[in-house]
Amino acid sequence: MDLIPAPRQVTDDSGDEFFVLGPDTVLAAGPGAERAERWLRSELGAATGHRLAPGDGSETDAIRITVAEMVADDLGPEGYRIMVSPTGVHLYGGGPAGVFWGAQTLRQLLGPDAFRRAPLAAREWRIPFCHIEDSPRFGWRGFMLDVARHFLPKDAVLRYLDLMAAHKLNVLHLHLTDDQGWRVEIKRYPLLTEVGAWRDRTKVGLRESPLWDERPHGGYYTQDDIREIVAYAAQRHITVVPEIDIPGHSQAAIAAYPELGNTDVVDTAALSVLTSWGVNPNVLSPADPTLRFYEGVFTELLDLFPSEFFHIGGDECPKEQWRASAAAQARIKELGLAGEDELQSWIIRHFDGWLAERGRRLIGWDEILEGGLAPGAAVSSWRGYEGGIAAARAGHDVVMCPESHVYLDWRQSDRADEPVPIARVRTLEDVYRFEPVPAELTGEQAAHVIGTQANAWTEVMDSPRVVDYMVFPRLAAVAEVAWSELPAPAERDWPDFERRMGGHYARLDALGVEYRPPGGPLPWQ
Ligand code: TNX
Repeated sequence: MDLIPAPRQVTDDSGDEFFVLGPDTVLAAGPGAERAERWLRSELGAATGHRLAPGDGSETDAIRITVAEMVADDLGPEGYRIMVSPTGVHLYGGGPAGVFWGAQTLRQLLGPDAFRRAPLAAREWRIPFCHIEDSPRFGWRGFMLDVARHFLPKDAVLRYLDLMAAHKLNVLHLHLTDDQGWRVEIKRYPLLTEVGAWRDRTKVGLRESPLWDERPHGGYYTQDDIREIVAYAAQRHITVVPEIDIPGHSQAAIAAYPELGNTDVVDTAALSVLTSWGVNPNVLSPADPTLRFYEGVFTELLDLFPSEFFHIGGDECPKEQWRASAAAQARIKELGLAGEDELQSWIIRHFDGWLAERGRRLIGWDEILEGGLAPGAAVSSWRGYEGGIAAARAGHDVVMCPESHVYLDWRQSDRADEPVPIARVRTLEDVYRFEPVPAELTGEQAAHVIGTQANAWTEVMDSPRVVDYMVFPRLAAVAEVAWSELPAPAERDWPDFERRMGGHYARLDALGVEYRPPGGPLPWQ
């Protein structure tokens, strides 16, 4: 069956018996299963050419999808149970999400051509008789897409939501702003996109990289684009978590509105959207008008993004300008703080409180731990496990995403012809052996690890094709780590995963994903 991610339990009682999905097969959906129903009819309808007309569930030639409390009791709201037998297909979910994830499994059971958008020829569509019980290990199964370094057109984002759903991933973390670009329309501050979304030219990656170029670059999502992305995600039981990175990684905003920067130490009016990579000294000022400005930004974004969590970045904020700025030093004094680290922490706490008042929770990169963290805040642990361990011990929720394991910009082999040759080698097997919960946490602390995510930073990914190449197949391994209960890294059955990936590549091919083939790089450039 080659299912990815691996379900908790599969009993394949088929021998050679199958349910056949044909022109008369009906789709009978109960209350709560509407999103799964719509998805199945549109995706399987397109792939098979069959209508999947609505039924009442009394038919034998039927796929019945039902939200059932009993399944929720056993397997939780995202769990599901599939039974394929002579009485047809029964898919029960613990909740609407459960039936949706079960629908993803049903498509995998139909074979790779079920991932196409039109049938290749008339044929029989078979689902083997089986019994599957499944539920996810983590509630946060994420993928971060950096659309700031390189803008990805809206269509590419929607396509990634489809690919995430196919892997049962449920959080899209959109890194919307950085030094090199501001990617979301803010009505009250039009220059953020008029100025901040465009850069003259970019030094892409390393000079020896084939992706080095100096072309102008830019783009942004309108608020209607964002509404569409969020709604499309919700139809797939995916939450979109926006990230507005502050107080570092903010040069694009400062280029648009120079008053946001430390104007007493740099001529911020002379700054433009940054055209190189790395950690950048031009950070936000800690002044009240800057905070009010970002409250304005967040006010518009809260209307667009219904997610509980709101990511404020907080990473890599050099403190030189605050040290040099008389205004920043006066601010530190006025607030009675010990220094610049506490100032950063004070800014984060300010927004934590501001978000909490509006019923949301702050999440930030692990630097937000420095100088003390507001109680409800959660941490994305990226510089290794340490930040996540400290946060979990202090009772904060953690998304474990250490660069050592799940940074999908890191190179996939040490071959000279690897098209994106940056950082250290992280193979598919390395990623498969990633364990999000460190052994040194107690059970209670471990419960604070709410999940994991892969991060696709796009300094060296300048188009959806390159993103595909770097993200796949490694995202399939992250999906299994996030969904399936796997043994400790050394005991993981890598040969079995590799074998199942053999079947999964055929699905990715049918979807048109330009993954890195197991035998070596694509022959680019
Ligand atoms: C570190 S991860 C960063 C990003 C870079 C990435 C490149 C994090 C919070 N900051 O700004 O894109 O490394 O791997």
